[in-house]
Amino acid sequence: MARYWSLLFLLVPILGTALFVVAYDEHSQPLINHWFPKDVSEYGHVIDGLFMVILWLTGIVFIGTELTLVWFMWKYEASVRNEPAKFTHGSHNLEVVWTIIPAATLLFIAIYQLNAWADTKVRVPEQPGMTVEVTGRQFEWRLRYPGPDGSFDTPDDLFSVNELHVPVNEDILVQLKSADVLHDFFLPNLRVKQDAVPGMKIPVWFRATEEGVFDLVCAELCGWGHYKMKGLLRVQSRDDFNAYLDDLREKQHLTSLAEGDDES
Ligand SMILES: [Cu+2]
Repeated sequence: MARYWSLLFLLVPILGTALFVVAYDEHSQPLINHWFPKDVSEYGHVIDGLFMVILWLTGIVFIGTELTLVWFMWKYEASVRNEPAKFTHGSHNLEVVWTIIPAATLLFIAIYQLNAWADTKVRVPEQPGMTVEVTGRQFEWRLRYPGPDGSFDTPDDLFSVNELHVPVNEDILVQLKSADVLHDFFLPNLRVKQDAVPGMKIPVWFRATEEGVFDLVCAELCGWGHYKMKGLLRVQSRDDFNAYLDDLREKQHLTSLAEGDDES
């Protein structure tokens, strides 16, 4: 019976949904649990919550449309129903309904996420625990810490490449820049993602709640070496962070002595 082919298409919603359920199960084996990377930020759960709301909305629509598709294939299989097809010029009412429903849904999402957007993109922390300048460049991340005086463009600025150190449980303010093309500063474990735009200094902030080493990657295809534009984020205690800065200062001092710039 030709109409049983329609059941094959039923596998799409069934397997699709099953895959999400298995991937999302936090208690399953690490190999199966292939959902979000571990959230180590103060605010990440809000972003994840928004993601889940949208996943539920689109998931329900996905299952609904797939079931309708299968039902139509089953019902109107030509070998079973051989009445001639009826043509229609469409239904004005239906058009109105399926325009208003998505419009209302988008409006709901736009309003629902307003606070999250403001908290992550608009409300810059007034008293950050630390400020660091991050510059995307083909193909590396250049980092600059302000040094003890707390301001940039002074002789005590500290420089590093690809290894961003930050203290745990403090608001970190990143001044994001690009030296050439569009890059995208992406910290998956902190749910932070922001384009670095040439000619702009964009503030980005986060607060890490757990010590450890996490990925820092570029999420914008920025040239042939995009794939290797990865660094790391090391979240450490305040003491370890200060020790790191001291170490960086010492190394920089020795380098400048070797180069002879220190005599002037
Ligand atoms: Cu890049």
